[in-house]
Amino acid sequence: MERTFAIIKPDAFAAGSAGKILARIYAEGFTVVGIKKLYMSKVEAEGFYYVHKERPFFGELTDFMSSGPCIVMVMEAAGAILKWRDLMGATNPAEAAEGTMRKEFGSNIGENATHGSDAPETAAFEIPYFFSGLELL
Ligand code: 3AN
Repeated sequence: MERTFAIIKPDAFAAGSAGKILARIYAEGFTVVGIKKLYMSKVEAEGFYYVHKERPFFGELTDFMSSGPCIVMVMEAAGAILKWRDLMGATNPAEAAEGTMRKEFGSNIGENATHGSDAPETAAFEIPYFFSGLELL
């Protein structure tokens, strides 16, 4: 079993799509180990996305992620990291495959509905950024 970290981003949360996204997550066989709603501050978003701090879209990305509430989750499954990346689809919703979360619920490359860890090292940073061990029992 593997754990990954996921976000239902502010665009999808505001659109009322969180329930549909969660339904797909359960239907695909993930176990939700931790889940909470939070409203990230700009500084918290900058800390989370620090690997992108030199990228031209860093300001836009962290403004968006702190623009409203989101849902953060830890999910477990065999091969959870790739499995969730596949279910999310390509970063740009216009390029995402039919049936993926970003195709269905994303608007553009910035407001793309969901986040998922892209590697075990990323998950190892992202999970404890938002969850304590006691929240993942
Ligand atoms: P992914 O989330 O698919 O791993 P990354 O790691 O390339 O994609 O980018 C992190 C986040 O930054 C994306 N989820 C997206 O919201 C945002 N992003 C990526 N590229 C752009 C861009 N060109 N303009 C605005 N936001 C972007």
